[in-house]
This record gives sequence, structure tokens and C-alpha cells, in this order.
Amino acid sequence: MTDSARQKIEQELKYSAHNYNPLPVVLSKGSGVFVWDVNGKKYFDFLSAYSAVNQGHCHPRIINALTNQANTLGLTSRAFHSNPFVEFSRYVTDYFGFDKVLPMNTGAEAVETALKIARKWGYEKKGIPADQGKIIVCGDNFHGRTITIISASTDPDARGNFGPYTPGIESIKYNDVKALELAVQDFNVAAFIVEPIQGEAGVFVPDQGYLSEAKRICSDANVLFIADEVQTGIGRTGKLLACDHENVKPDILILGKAISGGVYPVSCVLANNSVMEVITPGTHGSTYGGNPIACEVATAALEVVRDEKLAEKAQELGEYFRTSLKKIDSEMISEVRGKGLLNAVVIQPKYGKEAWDVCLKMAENGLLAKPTHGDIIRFAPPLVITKIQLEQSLEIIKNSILYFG
Ligand code: IF1
Repeated sequence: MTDSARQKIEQELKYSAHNYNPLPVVLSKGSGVFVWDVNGKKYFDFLSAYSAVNQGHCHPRIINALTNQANTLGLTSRAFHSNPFVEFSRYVTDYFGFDKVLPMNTGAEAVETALKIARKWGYEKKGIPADQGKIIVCGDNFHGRTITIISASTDPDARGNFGPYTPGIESIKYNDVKALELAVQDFNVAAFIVEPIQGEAGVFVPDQGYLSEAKRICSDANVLFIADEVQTGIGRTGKLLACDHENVKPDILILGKAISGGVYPVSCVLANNSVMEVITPGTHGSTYGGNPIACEVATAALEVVRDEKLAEKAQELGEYFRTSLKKIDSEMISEVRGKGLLNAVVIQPKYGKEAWDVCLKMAENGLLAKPTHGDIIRFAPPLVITKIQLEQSLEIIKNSILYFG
């Protein structure tokens, strides 16, 4: 690391809350699959801002939409109609096949929105007695950072000392249909919320059939099936939505991150009329939700996914990526897993060297990835990566791991 990079990191540590532990690189530029640090060193970005930058950094079509709209009309609030929102609401509902959209800004806000809709639906449509509604969540989930959402978390770091917690949340084991079957027997259950692949848990892919079975169990019990596709959606896992792998249509779909290609905070909740009609004027909203810039950016970002066939690319390149990783002959690799271009390698420490050391070595060799839970490295490049770039990346990953044996 250069002195100037070290100084910048020290400055950040001095003036900002220590809620992250970043890799020691200071980035200043991005384009496509690459980012550059303040010294001009170039890296493959294998985090993609946790799958927000599926379309690649600074995609020209999305940036054009951003600057054009920023120069025209930025924010109206939803107190007035705006042409971009009129157009976006039709575009996004048609794109994902739902009757209605409710726009927000961040993933956590969209999750909160979905939970509010589910509770209201529970009282007004299902007939759950007042204030008795329950939401079923999965152990090791990650849905965001608000107080209600961390009330649903089983991670001590995410929860610890942030109580008192929101009541009406019950946690069951992920990937366990029997546990869900039992949980929904309680009439007061309004909804089940699930990540089709658990990201924070370390890219944990459930058994084939889990999602479709879970959806069937929910439907039979008159419980809403909510899919949190904030991380898995928009092409990342090789289909437009991870639920599409099992032809599951959620009752409520939550999207964020890549819906704007990493350009602007945009999130959405989608549902059909029978569910979304519980939302009436004054019951929910957001100053920035559905603002003209967000709508134009998200429309362009979704067009890019379709026109550049990014889901199909993720499917094909993902297979190749996992096959190639499995061929690396190192005792340090104890497991390779994932779907599409959302993948992870479990690192077995060797001579005291761990996933963090591998990530530092990869950074030195020109590729950025971040360890999670100490021993898992997530690999999620922008979906615009080419086969040749993926091969170059695999060389870096391989050499960095083999460096330690
Ligand atoms: C951080 C992980 C990824 C999400 C799902 C909602 C949200 C997220 C399924 C909230 C956010 C993030 C945020 C990020 C780390 C991260 C993450 F490691 F925790 F699991 F992506 F891999 N639902 N995921 O994954 O969205 O409010 O942040 O927009 O820095 O905490 P948000």
C-alpha cells in the first residue's frame, strides 16, 4: 500500500463510524468489470457492490438515463404525478409480471414495505385478530439493518444490544420444508419471507425443490410467500429471478441493488392487486421512492439486462466458473458452491493463512473479493464479464490460492 492510500484510510477511520472492515484499497474509478485505486492500479471487481453492479460499473446507457433525467427533473415527491413514474410503473410490472409496484430506495426499506403489506393483508384479507399477526423468517437470513429486520436476524452482531425487538416474528430453519409446514399451521401467520439463496449466510443454495415446496405450503395455508431477491434477482443467478429456477411466483417480490445497476438507490416491492390493494393513501410512502431519476435509471438498467442477455450469460459463465474453480488443486479449497455468477469458495486455513490473506493476495494480483464469516470468499463479478476476462480472473484466483499451497 502506498503512503497516500494509507493516509486516506486513516482519515476515514478518524472521521467515520467503524461499521465496516474494508479491504485496504481506496478506489476512485470504475468501468465495466474493472475498478481502479487512487494509484491507478486496476482490479477485476468480484464483489460488484454485493451484486448491485450486475450491469458493470458506469454502464453508458444507465449513466445517460441518469444525466438526462438529472438535467430535466430530479424530484417531485409522490404528492404529484411525474411522467417517469407513470412510464416506469407500467414497464416494471410488465417486466416481472405483477399487477402493481410500490417503489422505495434501499433493500431494507423494500423489505420493511413487504412486511407492512403482509401484516395489513393478514388483518384485512385473511382475518387474523388485531395485532396477532406473525411473520415466519429463516435462520441465518439477511434482509437488511432496520430494527424490525434485525429483530428477524439470528446473527448476534446484527442484533446485539439493539433491542427491544419487534414482536411477531418467528424463525425456522432454512431449507427445511417440514419446519415451514409446522409453522404455517398457526392461523395468525401472515407471511413467510425467504432469500432464494442465502447471501450473507455464505451463498447457501437450498435443495432443488425447496422453493416450490415452500410456495405450495404457503398457498395451501393462505400464507403469503415473500421472496427477498434484493441480492439474487436481476440475472445474478442465471435467471431473471432466482425463483424462476423453480418456476415459483412469489406473492410479494422484493427487488433492490441491481435494479438500478449500482447507479442510484432504487428498490421495489411487486405484488398482484389482491395483495397490494391493502395499501391506500396515507398508509405508506417515501420522499425519494419512485423519483424521476430513479425511474429512468431503473428502466435503463432493466433494459440492459434484457438486451445484453445478462441472465443467460450468468448461467453459462457460472457453470464454467465453478467447474474451473473445482479444478484448482489446493487443500485450501474445501467447497465451491453457488448458482449463476453468485458463487463462494470455502477456504480451509493453511499454515495460519485464511480467506482474508487470500483476498489480500488476490488484491495484490489485481482482483477484489471479500471474505465473509471468516472462511468464505464470495465471487460475484459484474454479469457483463466476458469469457476471456473470466479466464484471466480465474488465473489470478488460482495463483493467489496456490501461493499459499
Ligand atoms: C452491507 C450480505 C450481500 C440483502 C438482501 C436486503 C438487503 C440485502 C437479501 C438490504 C443487503 C447486503 C448489504 C451489505 C452486505 C450485503 C450482503 F453480505 F450481507 F449478505 F449483499 F451479500 N435483502 N445485502 O442481501 O439491502 O438496505 O443494504 O440496500 O453492506 O451490509 P440494503
